[in-house]
Amino acid sequence: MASQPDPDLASATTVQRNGAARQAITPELRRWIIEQAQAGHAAPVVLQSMRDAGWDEDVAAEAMEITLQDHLNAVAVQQGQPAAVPVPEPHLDESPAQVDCGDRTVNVLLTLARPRIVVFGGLLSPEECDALIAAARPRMARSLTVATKTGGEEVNDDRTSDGMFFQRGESPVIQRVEARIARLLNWPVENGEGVQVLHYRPGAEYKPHYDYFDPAEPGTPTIVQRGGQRVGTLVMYLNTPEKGGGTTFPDVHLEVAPQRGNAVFFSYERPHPSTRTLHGGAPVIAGEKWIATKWLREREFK
Ligand code: PD2
Ligand code: ZN
Repeated sequence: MASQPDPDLASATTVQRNGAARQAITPELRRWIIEQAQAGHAAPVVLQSMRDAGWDEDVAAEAMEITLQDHLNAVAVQQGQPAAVPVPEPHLDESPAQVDCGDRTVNVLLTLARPRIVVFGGLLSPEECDALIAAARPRMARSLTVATKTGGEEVNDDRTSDGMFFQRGESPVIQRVEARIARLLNWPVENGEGVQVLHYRPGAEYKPHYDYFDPAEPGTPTIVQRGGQRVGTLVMYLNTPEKGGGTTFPDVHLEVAPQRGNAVFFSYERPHPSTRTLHGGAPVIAGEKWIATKWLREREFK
């Protein structure tokens, strides 16, 4: 049984900008929450103790989340990991079935907290998928990946697809899709790289990798001068392969089925395997696979 926080802790109030009184997350409360977690008390038990001591349910839940997140970050940094940074995140409080993205309503099909993965349905219309393939097709070349050893680009045997990059905002359909993504993920259009289109033929795959740039590689400082680290990825499926071609997350044994118009989003708050965002494109077994990927940076990508 979790001990109750000192009732006095619940009496501290601050006034928010909107004028509402709000209970403050004092250093004493933070310490108490961390002690409870370290003693092995489950979150619902700790929350109930706080409520019994007079804490508002929402404030208690927020205090727990912020405190434990800060604590885990501090521990990770002590262990030598890079510090966590803000990441794109859709508004999914209260588990909405759909998200209003301005010009289109997008379905929420699956969410995972850690690693942060969200699968969306109907992000793109069939017409938008076809338009992106048609615009990309004449510009395809064997895919290059960013070479973190040098900061340049190179052909990579782990990625046997063909690809191309659109310029950000280069056409009306690209502009529309980029504005929709910005609204969906609450991340500025300016922080996005240009959309990349990949085409996989039967047998082609993208072996498991991380999308962030490895801080240990000599080319990474040059790469991140432009917009900072990658902090999120949105893979949009432009067609439905007959067999194979799923997006896999080996650390959590998850495979997302590629379905035209759907998309998988994942974010990584630090460039480190602890994010468990290792992912790959499974070999296409029958048919072909077309995707459009939007990578999101920390800052404006000029
Ligand atoms: O094609 C995919 O499913 C896939 C897998 C892994 C795409 C990417 N990574 C990517 O575009 O980064
Ligand atoms: Zn990737």
